[in-house]
Amino acid sequence: MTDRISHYDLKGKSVWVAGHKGMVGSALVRRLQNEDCEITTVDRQGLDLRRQSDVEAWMKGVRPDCVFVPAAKVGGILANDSHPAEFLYENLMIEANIIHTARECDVEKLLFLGSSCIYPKFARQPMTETELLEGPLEPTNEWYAIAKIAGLKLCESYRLQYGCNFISAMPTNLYGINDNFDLQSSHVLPALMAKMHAAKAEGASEVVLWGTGTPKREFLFVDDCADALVHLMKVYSGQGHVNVGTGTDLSIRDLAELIADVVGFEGALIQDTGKPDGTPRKLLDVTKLSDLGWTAKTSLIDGIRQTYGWYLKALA
Ligand code: GFB
Repeated sequence: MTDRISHYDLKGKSVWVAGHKGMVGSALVRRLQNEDCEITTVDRQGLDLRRQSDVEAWMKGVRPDCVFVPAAKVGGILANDSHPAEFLYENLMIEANIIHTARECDVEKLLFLGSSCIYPKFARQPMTETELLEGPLEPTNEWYAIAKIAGLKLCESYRLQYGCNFISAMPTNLYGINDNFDLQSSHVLPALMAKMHAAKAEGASEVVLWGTGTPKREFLFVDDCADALVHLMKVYSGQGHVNVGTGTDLSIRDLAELIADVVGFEGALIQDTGKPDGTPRKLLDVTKLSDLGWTAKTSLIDGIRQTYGWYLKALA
């Protein structure tokens, strides 16, 4: 089956957001409230997505028409690097259980979420969808990347063998409301925000950045990501995955300076080069997504301001 435009109407559909408490899942729930559909969710206590028989029993009871799969074990560079087994095992189990059962339950459409770290460490920039499996992965996140590649291949194989309308989206680095601000497990943007906020409150004169500050990253506000995912659910029914990003990036050092401006931290930025840099650059080519009619709306500075506003309320 070749890539193609389709029109899937969410109106009146029972839509399961698997992993609705996470940053992407909760943004999807916010976004889907503007659609005339019935949103279904279940929390971790109600269903452990790693357990196949539980997932089968729950999905066969609920029988959703449509499924979004943001559910995943996620984390920043240090969490990925230090918990390889958990990142590989948990993500393989979650995606295999949901995707396989979706076919058994005749789910009409499913959207699986990967990540831009599925691409090779030294992929050509910006990275088109065809860069997949063209070279070795970045070692700090190869376990997570292997699991996510398996997930998108599951969607492709169920489409090829059974004709399931399962699609995959590959978002770039995300940030925003409901982000994880824990310094050991978070991604760079919330980590630097939390560090700078604490340093300002304590009157500290410096904040430590991990690595050299030279790697470049592309950041997408999570509510924009949710909007893109709903758009793809409605318009895309192709075999290949679709990159979801802004198409622009900046260095970690430049990101740190932007966050410092928003937070009002005026101290020094010190680099801890004992910490890993990760991949030097992972900028997505978003031509396929823009050809499908979607582009990002929130600028990085606006997104950082909104995230900081949310963080301050969450701390209060
Ligand atoms: O966001 P991050 O943890 O993940 O780190 P990746 C991005 C860059 O920011 C790296 C640097 O070069 C880090 O060394 N950095 C600087 C920091 N200061 C900090 C800090 O205080 N905390 C953190 N976390 N980083 C992850 C992958 O890669 O991105 C996942 O491990 C996933 O698999 C995710 O793909 C989106 O962009 O390097």
